[in-house]
Amino acid sequence: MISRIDLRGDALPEGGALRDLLPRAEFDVEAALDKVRPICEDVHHRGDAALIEYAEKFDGVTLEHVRVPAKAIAEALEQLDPEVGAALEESIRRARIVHREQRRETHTTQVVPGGTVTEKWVPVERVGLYAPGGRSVYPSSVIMNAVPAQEAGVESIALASPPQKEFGGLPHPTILAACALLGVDEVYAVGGATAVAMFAYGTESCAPANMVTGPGNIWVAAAKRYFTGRIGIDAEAGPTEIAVLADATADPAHVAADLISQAEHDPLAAAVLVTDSPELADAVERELEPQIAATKHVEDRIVPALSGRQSAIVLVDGIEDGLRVVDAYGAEHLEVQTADAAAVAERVRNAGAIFVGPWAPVSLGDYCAGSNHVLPTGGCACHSSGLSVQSFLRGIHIVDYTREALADVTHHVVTLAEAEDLPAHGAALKARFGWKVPDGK
Ligand code: HSO
Ligand code: ZN
Repeated sequence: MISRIDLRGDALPEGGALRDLLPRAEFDVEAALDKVRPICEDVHHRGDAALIEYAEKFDGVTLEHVRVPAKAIAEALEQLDPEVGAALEESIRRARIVHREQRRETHTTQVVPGGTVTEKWVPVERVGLYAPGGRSVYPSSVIMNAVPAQEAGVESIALASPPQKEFGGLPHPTILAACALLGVDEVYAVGGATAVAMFAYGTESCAPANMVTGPGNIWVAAAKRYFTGRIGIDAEAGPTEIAVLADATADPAHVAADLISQAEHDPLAAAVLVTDSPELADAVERELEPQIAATKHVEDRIVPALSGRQSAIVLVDGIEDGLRVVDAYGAEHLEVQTADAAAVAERVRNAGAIFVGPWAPVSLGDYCAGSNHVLPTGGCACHSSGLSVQSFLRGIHIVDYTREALADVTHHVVTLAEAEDLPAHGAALKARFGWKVPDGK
């Protein structure tokens, strides 16, 4: 069911060559862009009328309101299963504990006497969050997007989620209930690329946003790419990934369960086991079949995900080599299930989030660890981090120099300006000192 890549012996190459040997899903955002572009421009020109038409076409729904009435959000909360409500509340509570501590303080640095640079952290003014519908109705993702935005101090937060035929053209009720629990009251029944376009351009019903975050399918990713530069985005989320770095001490039943847990998301989801123990590899493979047989989403997601080219068991000579492999892969989620897991995890450089030892499965992080589950995919963990309070803040430098402090450094500025053939830059300083360069120290 799951393929093997044997990198034992001399088979472990360096850097880029190693990355090329590792499995990865095809996710061609560029190809999707061509389809998404005219839809986005249509929303630009026709506003709500286009949103209503696309809801009819893509969701089979005649929208009464683009914006979800407050009453519908309140009703969704009233009708929420109390156990689901309690679990969502606990997830929110833990996420707030972690994200509150990510807030940044304004900091002033005295560079020289009379010269300071202050870094002031200012939240993005208005953010549009996206919550998918269809196969992925995840109220937990609403939490993971809204909590960091709220803790960052974003004043205006709106959410869009596709209208669902079976719920009378409203977004899924659990999504609405999660919004109610989070205090997000501006919600739109708009899905996919059209939601991103609505937030980017604004329509009669919805004011434009400065930034759009949240997971979504390839159309959402393509729309985010289309608007990059015009608005801020979190990331172009690709299919979810789990890598497990394990040795002979790992429990094969747990490893198999964790691989299956993320394969459950999507036929393109990736599950990669990196191990120096062929016995563990065999035992995990033996575990997969009965565990898969006992769960849901088998033929449509788990089997294609595990047997797809994006998933594999990678055999290495030791944990040292295993670390090189997981660093080259840069997984969205990495579990370390080895002896002395904390010390091994400490040495990982590239991963969206790291789950240490036998008691921290990825599913804990998906819901209730307090960590964020919006994480870089497709190897982007090599240069990017998951969603956090920082994602919604801008650090603005405030430069404040006295006359004396400016005079002291003018000769250096003028020298650099001349070296770059930009004499007017130097003149801007000389103008303040009778068109001369004051004596430096
Ligand atoms: N594992 C997904 C997030 C998720 N899991 C939502 C369950 N619900 C990507 O990090
Ligand atoms: Zn998940």
